[in-house]
Amino acid sequence: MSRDARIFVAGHRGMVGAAIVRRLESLGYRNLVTCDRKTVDLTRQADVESFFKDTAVDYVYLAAAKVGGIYANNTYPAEFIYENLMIECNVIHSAHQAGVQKLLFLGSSCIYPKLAPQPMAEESLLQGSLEPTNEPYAVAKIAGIKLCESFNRQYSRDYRSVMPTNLYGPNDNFHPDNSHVIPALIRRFHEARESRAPQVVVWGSGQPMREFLHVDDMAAACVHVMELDVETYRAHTQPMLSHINVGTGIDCTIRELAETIGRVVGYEGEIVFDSSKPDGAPRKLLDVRRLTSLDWQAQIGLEDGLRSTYEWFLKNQERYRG
Ligand code: GFB
Repeated sequence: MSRDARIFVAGHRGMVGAAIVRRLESLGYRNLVTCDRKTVDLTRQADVESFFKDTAVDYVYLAAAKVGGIYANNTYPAEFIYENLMIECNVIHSAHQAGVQKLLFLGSSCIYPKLAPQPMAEESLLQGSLEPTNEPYAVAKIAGIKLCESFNRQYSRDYRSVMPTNLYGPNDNFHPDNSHVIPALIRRFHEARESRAPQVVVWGSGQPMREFLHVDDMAAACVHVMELDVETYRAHTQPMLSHINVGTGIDCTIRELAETIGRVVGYEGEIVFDSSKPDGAPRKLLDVRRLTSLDWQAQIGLEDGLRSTYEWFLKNQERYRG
């Protein structure tokens, strides 16, 4: 891909979009295009159509999404399905209308059935019922994959999809309730250390297993997949099963995660589990053989990634007060 190509990163203020921008800039891409939510609301078709009409774009990274952890997904299902469907429909359709040939759609490992065989291969898609806490979000993300595949089949577009496992890193949302487990626990353990609290409460049983990927690894994988030539991408995927999992291939229990975060933060009190809170899917480990066969592997180990994310949190925690 030419370093002069005009590349639209939708969602550049989010954790993943910001990491994709950093990655592209570090590789010398010099014509990045972004848009501001105040002027272009991606959930509004007219805004998105005008944006694509007025802005020359060669490639699109679709990293804009309404995201959140298990509590947010369970509490605001209407926003999660509606906003994600609107963003995907508007951006993918407008990109097609504007003649954009190549696009990368970012999904999530929650597209797979709750009880999918582990590790979860791309072929598990639509083979069983989804995890109820995030079914609306998952349905929207499945629709995004199918939108891409449908434009490929009918109009010979080259719209690709990547499904990341649970992500974390700088620019994450550290809200105490609405965030994902890593930012929630970094903040909770940090505040407990500061206030010398004797206990930290972790939601659920501590038994669920999760795989975690640093967002800089995710951004690297996105650019890697986007840079593959079309013959290589098609040789490793199928027209109606075109997505590629992105993960580390390694998971741990939430208890182990909490203990690691406690160590990173330097908290020495007790960890207790609140079983009145939902566990969500029992395990979500991705089968990453498609991606490794395309010569890509994660580089950032969990403990290193947690340390640098905690340092980022310490530098930016003013934003998260209150
Ligand atoms: O990160 P999380 O919300 O994502 O929760 P999911 C992962 C696990 O951590 C669950 C437990 O078993 C939670 O019960 N957990 C423990 C906590 N303490 C906490 C806490 O303080 N906050 C949070 N958030 N969890 C999300 C989906 O599911 O995964 C989204 O809801 C998305 O749709 C995302 O796909 C990647 O893995 O359960």
